[in-house]
Order: sequence, then C-alpha cells, then structure tokens
Amino acid sequence: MGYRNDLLSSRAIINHGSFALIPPDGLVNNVIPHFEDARISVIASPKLGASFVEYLVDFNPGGGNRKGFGGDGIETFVYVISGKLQVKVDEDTYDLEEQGFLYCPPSKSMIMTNVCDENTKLVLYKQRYIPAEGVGEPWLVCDNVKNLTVNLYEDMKDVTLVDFLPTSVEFDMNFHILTFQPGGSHPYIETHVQEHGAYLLSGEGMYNLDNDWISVKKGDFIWMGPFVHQATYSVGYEPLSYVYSKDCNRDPEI
Ligand code: UGY
Ligand code: MN
Repeated sequence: MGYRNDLLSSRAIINHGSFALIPPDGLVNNVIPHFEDARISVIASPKLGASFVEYLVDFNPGGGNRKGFGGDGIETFVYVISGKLQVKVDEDTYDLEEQGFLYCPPSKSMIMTNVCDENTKLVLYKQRYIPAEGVGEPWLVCDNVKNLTVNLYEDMKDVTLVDFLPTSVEFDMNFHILTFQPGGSHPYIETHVQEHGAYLLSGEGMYNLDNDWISVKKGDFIWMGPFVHQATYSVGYEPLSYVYSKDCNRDPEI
C-alpha cells in the first residue's frame, strides 16, 4: 500500500444498532488467539449492535485453528469462498471445497485446517445458541451449496433462494444464498425482527438500508439490524448474489 495518492474516502457506512456497510478496502487484520497463519477481519460483533460475531478469514497454506472454535453454548458456521478446508468435530473429519459449509452445534467445537497449496477464504460465524423449552439440540450439518435445492424466491423467476440448514425448530439460525439476475429485485421493502450478516459473492446492486438507496458490490459485507428497512435491485451485468445469516424459530425474550 504505502503513501496515499488521492484524498482519502470510503464507501463504509457504520450506523451502530441499525446497519453497516463494510467494503473490503477498510478491513484490517486482527490477531486472534489460536488462528494461525491467517488474515482475519471481524465484520460484525455486539460492539456494532449485532447479536452474533462474523469474520472474514484468509488462511495461508497449512493455516488453521487447531484449538477448536465454538462449543460451550456457542454454535458456529463456516462457508468456504475459495480453497479447501478440513474441519474436524470430535473424531469426524469433513473436507470442504468451494461453496462447502459446516454448521457445528453449540456443544461441540470445530478444528479447521487449510489443506490446499493456495489460500483458503472463509465466512466464519458464531452466536450463542438459544435453547427452547422442550426442544432438543440441533445437529451437525455439512454439505455443499451445489447439492442444495434452488427455489424461486417469492415466485419470481429472476430471483432464487437456497436454504442451507433444516427448517426444524431445533435450529435457531440459518444461512441462505439469495441471487438476483440483473434487473431482479425484492418484491417489497422488508422490515423484520431478524438480523442478517450478508457477504456479497457477486454482482452489483442498489440496496435500500434504513430507507436510503446505497450502491453495493461483490466483496462488501452488510450487517442489517432488527427491523431495519432492507431490499435491493440488482444492476450491472452479473447476478447479484449474497450469502447471509438469519435467526429463526424463537419467541423473542421480554
Ligand atoms: O430472508 C430474508 O429476510 C431476506 N429476504 N432479506 C434480505 O435479503 N435482506
Ligand atoms: Mn431480510
């Protein structure tokens, strides 16, 4: 990097408790114990107003977390953007390639290793599991998006939705991918209690956040807090696609 060659400017918008748009150029490297040979950026945390923590992780060859991530009531989720990740949970080993993912239930932790000669890039997520009376624990889920059903979103043929985890009530969270062909959009501006952490995998769009229209593109991260206005139009030549979290299946505390 080095000396600047123009006025400093940023597309980032940070509205604590409401929403945040975090483009890649402002991210800094964090040192987090037990993440070895890694560049890791925290992109959402309770300090922002989120009820979860989300990270972008870039492991060098051989890098990983061998102590174990999650457990003790913290559920975790990993999605592979590129590269190959080996995940161990108890005695079982899972090999994740691009678009592979693993959900690790709150009583277990996951050991991660980059097992390819190139860097492996991940979206990593953790939140405290909310038990519900009379409802059992969720279970480990490991798969690849390529194997999942692609559904039309709200009956529109230019917008699709993929759900990662079972909709069963044991799960208090899910991950999804929404894809809008150029010109596609949400059918209405949503305002709902659930939060999202959304990482943009491709394309460009105009995103309505808190009722302002904001340009977004591949590589951006958006945190949407409870009830914040949200909807998008896909613009440009490529589909706009993002992988995002959503809490579910729980009665809000009072
Ligand atoms: O699942 C959702 O709530 C999703 N439609 N929200 C969003 O794309 N901002
Ligand atoms: Mn939503």
